[in-house]
This record gives sequence, structure tokens and C-alpha cells, in this order.
Amino acid sequence: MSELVFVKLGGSLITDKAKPLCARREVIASCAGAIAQALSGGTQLLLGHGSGSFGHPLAARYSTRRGVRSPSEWFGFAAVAHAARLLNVLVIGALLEQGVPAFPIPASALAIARGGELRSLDCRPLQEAWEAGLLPVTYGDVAFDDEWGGTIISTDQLFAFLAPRLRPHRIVLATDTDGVFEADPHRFPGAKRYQEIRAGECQAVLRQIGAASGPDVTGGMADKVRRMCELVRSMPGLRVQILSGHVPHVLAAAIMGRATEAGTTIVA
Ligand code: IP8
Repeated sequence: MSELVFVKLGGSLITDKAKPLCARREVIASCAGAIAQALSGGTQLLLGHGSGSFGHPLAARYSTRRGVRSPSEWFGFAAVAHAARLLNVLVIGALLEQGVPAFPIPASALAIARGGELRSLDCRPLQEAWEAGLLPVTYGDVAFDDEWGGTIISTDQLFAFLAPRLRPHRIVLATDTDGVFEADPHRFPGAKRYQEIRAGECQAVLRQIGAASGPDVTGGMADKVRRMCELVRSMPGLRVQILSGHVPHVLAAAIMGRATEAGTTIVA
């Protein structure tokens, strides 16, 4: 049986977060190449991607993350879903260009949330996709919510929900920076990188990490670190690596489980 790996292409990596609806097509293409390489090495993948400057600015404008009630908020819900899907179309297109049979799995069609947290998600389409030899590609999306009407579900939430059910060997989160830093390395080039974060140190790390640059309704790096620390605590064998997606051969190596010093590793 080949190893199952969850891979996320972060929204800050594949879009320009400073410019609404601005995809970094050349980055998407080079990540698609890394994914094609990892797949040809026999790794089984669930790919997810963030929403960056597609879903987040609209979700911020309509406060979609905090619930959806009025007609104008429902309009926003539909508009956010559309923007998130537009980016997914670009990611899927880049993978198809590489000969990878990428298949979209939108959380909005399969998931139900309660109070902003994922409550159910039908995993069968994922299993069917793998059995058919397809690469399932999910993404941060809107979801109906039992308490709030609607909300936003991030890719990190999807991975945290799916990991205990599908038991991946590792999770690779590709971002715009080479891991987790004490401060935003784009603004503070001397900022120190964490090579490893132990789940028990999570609170101290969270106090250090800077806020996301550009609108991010799902909490940016801090929320990612918090969720991944919780996850490895409940699945102690699991290894989460957060690293730059800008160097395709390093990304491919991380996905294939080859030892690399890149980025930050989160362990129990
Ligand atoms: O970029 C957020 O997902 P993320 C999804 O994975 C939307 O945090 C639509 C804002």
C-alpha cells in the first residue's frame, strides 16, 4: 500500500494576497509539477488549497465566517463560493496540464458545519476518486452551518477533520514562507524560524507568531499552527511539515517523505 499524504498549497503561496482575485499562475504551475513528480513516485495524495485573494476579501466583506442570515449575507455566501471555485479551476487546470487527473472535491457540497467547526463530511467521493486513479483536490470553501446558517471552512479545518478518518502518513503545508517564524519574515528578514515545534510548546509559539498579511478570515499561520498541534497531539505518529512551496524539488521531496531540513516540522 502506498503512503497517503495530505498536501496543501496555501493561499498566500498561490495568490497575491495584496491584490483581489490575483493568482500566481507560475507558482501554481511549478507546484503542479512537484505534485506530478510525487505522484509518479507512487505517493497517494489528497491535495487541498487555500483561497488567498479569491475567497478571503469577499468573505471579510460579507462576514461570512461568523454566520450567514440576511439576503445580502447569503449573496456573499454565493459570491465567496464562486471566487473559491475560480481559484480551484486554475489549480485543477495546471494539474491537468501536467497530465495529472485532478478532480475537484468542493467542501460546500459535502460538508456541514456547526458553530464554525466541521461536523460532517461525506468521505465516499474521496475514496471513489482514489479508486478511480484520480487526484482529489479540495479547498477552503463556504459550508452550510446548523447553528449559524453558513460559514467558511478552511483547508486546515478540512485536513484536521479528515486526518483521524483517513490516517495520512504525513501532512505537508506549502506556504509563501519557509515555515513558521517568530515574526513575518517578509517584514522582518532577520526573524528566527522554528525548525521544530512540539505540540506541548504550542501556546508559547502562538504568543510569538505575527498576524497574517492581507485579509485572512480563517486565522492565518497562528490558526494553522494551533490546529496542527492539536492534531499531532491526538495522532502522535503524524508529522506535519510547513515549508515554502517556491522550490519545486524541495516540495516534491517533502511530499515523498525524503528527509529535508526545509521549513518547520510539527510533532507530538
Ligand atoms: O484559505 C478559506 O480557506 P483557507 C476559504 O484554507 C475561503 O483558510 C473561501 C475564504
